[in-house]
Amino acid sequence: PPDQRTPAEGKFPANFLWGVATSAYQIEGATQEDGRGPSIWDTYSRIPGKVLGGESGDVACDHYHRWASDLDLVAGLNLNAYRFSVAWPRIMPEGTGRVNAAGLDFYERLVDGALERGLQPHVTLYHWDLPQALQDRGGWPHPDMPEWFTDYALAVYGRLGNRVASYATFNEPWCTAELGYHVGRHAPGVQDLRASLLASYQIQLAHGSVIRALRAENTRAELGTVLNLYPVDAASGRAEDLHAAQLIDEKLNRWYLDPIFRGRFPAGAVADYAEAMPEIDLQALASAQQPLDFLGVNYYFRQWVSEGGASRAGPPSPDAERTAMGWEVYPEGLHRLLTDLHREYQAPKYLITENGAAFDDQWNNGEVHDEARTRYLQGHLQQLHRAIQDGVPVGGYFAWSLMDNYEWAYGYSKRFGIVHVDYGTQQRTLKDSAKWYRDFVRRQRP
Ligand code: GBH
Repeated sequence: PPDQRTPAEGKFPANFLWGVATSAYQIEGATQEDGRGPSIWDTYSRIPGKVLGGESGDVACDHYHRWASDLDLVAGLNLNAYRFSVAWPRIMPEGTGRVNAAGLDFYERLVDGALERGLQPHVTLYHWDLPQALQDRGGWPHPDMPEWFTDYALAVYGRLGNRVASYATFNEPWCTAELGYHVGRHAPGVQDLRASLLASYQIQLAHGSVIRALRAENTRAELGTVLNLYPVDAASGRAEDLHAAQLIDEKLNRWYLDPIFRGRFPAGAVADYAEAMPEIDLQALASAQQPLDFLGVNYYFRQWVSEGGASRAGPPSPDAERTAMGWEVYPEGLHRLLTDLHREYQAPKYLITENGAAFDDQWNNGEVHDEARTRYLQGHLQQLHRAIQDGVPVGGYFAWSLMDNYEWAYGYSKRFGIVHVDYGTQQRTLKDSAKWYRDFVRRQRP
């Protein structure tokens, strides 16, 4: 049964990281400036019918020009950490080879600007904006991707180095492989299961390669990766549904967890994929298993599964509150996910690298009374606190997202920000949820 208690606010550990997260393509804009090369999202967003309203990240939140005042906003929320991603096409416009110094300059300003404001910079190296030049050579299924990605990561590390608190190799590789190369609802829009399996394999090798390369630099920054993970529930106790749920858990969660923690893909999913499996050396996956300092967890909702497949709108919780994405609000899932994860994989540390929700915010005389989002954050933080009390070593929480931004295939129609963005004027306004988060964090940090 759902947890109905509203206990006194728990105290989180000292040194806990309180942050917000963003990603490059979703907020930066300035896609043609300072030598940035095109990314697969510049291309994909222009294909008619792919993105709602045909919208692109050309301007987005104009963060490329407004980064300093945006960092002021983050600091003004009493936070001590900021998670963002580096755009590969700014660093290497052709994907490989020539490094564009102006691109590195931008992220150096951002990192130093964060540090000056008491914010730990947490960098994600790949949040979906692959240089188009590399897609033209085959994209993630290409066998040279691990090497190209490592060259890029070393270029970033060479400039930002140990000023960055943590480097995550990938954001949600499931989305890249599955949405990008199988169902085709994300860039590059390929629809080929074999290509997507190959992509997920090369991503694993690329992850292992970057972790090894950064370790060889004796970095003091913490190293990890970020996965989108879900508690999985069968829609009924029928054997068929239970079996389907088990398979979805392997394809969605364990396909990405097992390589990095155990050096292999889960057997049940491998067997189920048998016919589509590309000819790959599964032994080589051992190199994906590198000691990590943290696992980044993005948590949004659970999966309800019945024989026909996964659905987030499954019948078992018809009365559940839903977000504007149609996602079930399920705060207990965060506690469940973390305790299950830790039992199975024992990462040395977890960071909640994303958690948040889109709602149909009502703009009202310069205010946004987003009670639903405030309740969402409060409920999840309560469950996070429980998980920590139950022994899961969680080091930080990053709300998704700092501000409304480009929600991929949904364009600007879905607002996940705790800060409202008026896309006409680029004005930022704290929603009630941002004020609540700010005050909550203040109570946590004496
Ligand atoms: C995260 O993805 C991302 O890291 C972040 O960039 C994003 O803004 C945020 O969550 C909110 O979505 O209906 O087929 O078009 C979470 C996983 C990826 C789930 C995209 C929903 C839509 C797929 N999400 N997805 S589709």
